[in-house]
Amino acid sequence: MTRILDSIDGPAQLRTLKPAQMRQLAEEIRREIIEKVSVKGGHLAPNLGVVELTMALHAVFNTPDDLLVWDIGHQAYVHKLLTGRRAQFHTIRQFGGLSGYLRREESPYDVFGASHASTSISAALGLAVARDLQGKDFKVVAVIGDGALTGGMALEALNNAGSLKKNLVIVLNDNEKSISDNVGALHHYLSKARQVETSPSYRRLREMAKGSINKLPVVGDKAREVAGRAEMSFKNFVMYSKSGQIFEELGFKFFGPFDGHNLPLLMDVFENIKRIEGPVIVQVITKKGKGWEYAENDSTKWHGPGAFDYATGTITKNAGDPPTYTEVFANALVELAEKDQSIVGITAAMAEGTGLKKMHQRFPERYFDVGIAEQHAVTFAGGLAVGGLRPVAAIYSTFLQRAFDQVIHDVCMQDLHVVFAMDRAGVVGEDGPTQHGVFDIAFMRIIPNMKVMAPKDENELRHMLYTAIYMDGPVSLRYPRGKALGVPLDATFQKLEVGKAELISPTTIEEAEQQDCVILAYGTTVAQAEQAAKELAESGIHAAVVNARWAKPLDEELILRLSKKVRRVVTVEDHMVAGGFGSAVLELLEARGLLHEVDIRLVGYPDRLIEHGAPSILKELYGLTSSHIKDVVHNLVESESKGYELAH
Ligand SMILES: Cc1ncc(C[n+]2csc(CCOP(=O)(O)OP(=O)(O)O)c2C)c(N)n1
Repeated sequence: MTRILDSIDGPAQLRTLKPAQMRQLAEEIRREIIEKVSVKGGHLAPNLGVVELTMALHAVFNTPDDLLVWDIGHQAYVHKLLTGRRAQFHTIRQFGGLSGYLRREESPYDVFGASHASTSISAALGLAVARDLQGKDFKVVAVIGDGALTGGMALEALNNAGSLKKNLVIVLNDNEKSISDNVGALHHYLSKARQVETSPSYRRLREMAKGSINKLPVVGDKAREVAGRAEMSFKNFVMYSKSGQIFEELGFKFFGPFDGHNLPLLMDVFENIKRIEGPVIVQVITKKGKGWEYAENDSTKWHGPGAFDYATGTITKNAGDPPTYTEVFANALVELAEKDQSIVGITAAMAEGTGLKKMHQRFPERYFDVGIAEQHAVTFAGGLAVGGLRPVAAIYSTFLQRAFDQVIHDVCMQDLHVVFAMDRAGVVGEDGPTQHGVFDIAFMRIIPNMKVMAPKDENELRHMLYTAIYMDGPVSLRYPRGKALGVPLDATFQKLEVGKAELISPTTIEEAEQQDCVILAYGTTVAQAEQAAKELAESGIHAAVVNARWAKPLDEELILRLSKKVRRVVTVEDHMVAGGFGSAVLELLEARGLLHEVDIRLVGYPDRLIEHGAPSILKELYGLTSSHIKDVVHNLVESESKGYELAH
């Protein structure tokens, strides 16, 4: 059977469809998304929830002349299917394929790049102001989820938009969920609004849209007066319904809640919204996972699954896989919290992703999900620390970027004891440049008082967490996404010495001094360094391997001693070369006047955005593999070239 979807090359075709065809198309889109996501994984429940909403927006607004700004973009698969990317859709999130989020390079319909939450209202407001200053005429629509609305930026943008009074439509895609259940006072407020009967708001919208006659070019005073009176009386509907009153008071016209799966209703609502002047918020109620019972029943599990079986709804998992770093971290945290009442866990809307869900289950009173609010999370942790607790802020490396100033100003400048557990450090794979955690060593190590470490494996992660919790001042540890190495875990926690690296091979420093080269590996790159050294030995090149453990403070004694003797150093890290661990080593050698005596190569990511794709592909591409490290050492030992180089 030919699909309607196959005839949709852009919104123009969508706009010609009859209601029954639209219904069919919605089903085809759902099927297409489930089928394609089942192969390699991706965002599922958020997309199934916005099929009708996306269709209605593209059908009613004149995209791409009218501008549609999505928040996060994890729910933009439908948007991609409707905007000329149907044929490439099966490549989504794969190396060289479509992005899993929004990218301006990818399509003129992707108005503003996204992936970190809560940006859409700010970006849309900027576009609206630019439009007006240039005397242009088009609509700007932001689509934001109730989860993303918990982010400070979204609230800052509402504050600004409510007073600037620009023509701007904000669609609140309210499914009561962030990844897990949404949290916070605003969420509870919206829950009340959700129970309100829709019809008064709908009547008000229609009447107001009719009243927009005063915006037509030829209009008499009389008509304007009528419209003005109409607008006044429609305010009463809002007072009557109380729905969204808080937003009305902030300067928005608020409409809804509307059923986000009723396509004709949504289209009618947006047709009317188009005619309303000033900033408008439309609350649309959707169900995450809509149309596929597995995802409807557990949208958290199906928010962003890996590959799965369409028919049975089972997510592929290999039996006997080692635990993930996240699991090991979360178990260790709970284990430590059992014995110490002062330990508290903080997550910014990532209870599942960070493993903090375990803290929630075991110690609900010592667990805080603050919403998508990384900045607040950090300063909140600062307050907890001053108050005498031991806060562990578990925030992905990429999302902690949001709270850079809070880490500096609120934590480090006051030397507060906050532990930053940065999950998803290094390349994360298919989620791509916006989500790779490749900047944190750099942004953490430049801040006075901050200590920076990374474990070589999951056993060391446990010891590092313990060490971090029982030291003073701010401290951060980073660990990667996904499966750990499967090493045995020590029964008791050990305190690691601050600023002390581990010499892995050979076992004595005297022997290490006799090697041809020293590989200083940071974090989980130690495994690749060890493998490289093993293979090099077979060809007669001997490399010492050091597990650096600390990027700050560095183990100066060990690094200087080996550098002076061996004079060839390779650093390895799953991070940008600029500002990272290798840079720290360079700074040390330079400070001690040794740079001219030591040949050094830095393995890490170059100064460009690291694209999306399987981590194995990316690591191969950028040389984070044992074979590349081997080549780098080999070339260094063989070559006469002096100085330091980025090893690509
Ligand atoms: C700054 C930031 N923190 C955390 C995340 C991770 N994250 C991705 S989607 C999501 C939930 C978003 O909820 P909502 O906006 O309601 O969209 P829904 O998935 O419910 O459609 C979160 C927390 C993020 N993208 N950005």
